Amino acid sequence: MYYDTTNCMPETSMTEIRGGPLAPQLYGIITFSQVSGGTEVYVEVWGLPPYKPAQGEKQPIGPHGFHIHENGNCEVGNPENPFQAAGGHWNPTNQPHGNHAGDFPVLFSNNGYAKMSFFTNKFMPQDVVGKSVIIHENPDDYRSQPAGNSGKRLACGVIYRLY
Ligand SMILES: [Cu+2]
Repeated sequence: MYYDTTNCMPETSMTEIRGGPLAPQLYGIITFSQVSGGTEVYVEVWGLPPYKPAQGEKQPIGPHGFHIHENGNCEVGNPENPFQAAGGHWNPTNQPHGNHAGDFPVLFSNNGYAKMSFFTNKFMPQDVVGKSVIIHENPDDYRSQPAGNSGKRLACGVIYRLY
């Protein structure tokens, strides 16, 4: 008897995220795993910049805005304002920012290290293959349109299918 196991493997996709010119030491891994009713997102990141409180007009550095962007293109482009090729937020259901399918919780740095896991029912692991993940310099306010005022793009990774 022969069993085809490919259909009962849980879908999994992942990305390795790498820092650009504003955070060259940054590296991270994100895994998207199919679970009952949606996707579990597991994140581990090293080399985030040190937290800096807001000063006058300047936004705080961290906790870091964190989203899926629509283009799977992590070309650095302008080193002063990197990763513009990743485009805007992935927003397949045309929602306001704060409820985009790829709006994630902010990343909190612990001396540069962040680890987080969360559940979403807004996409399955395969739906985000070929998109990118961006880590921003500033916090996401989940309110300003179209991207939560989270500032420059520190790091980028293209999502690929694992299973
Ligand atoms: Cu973003």
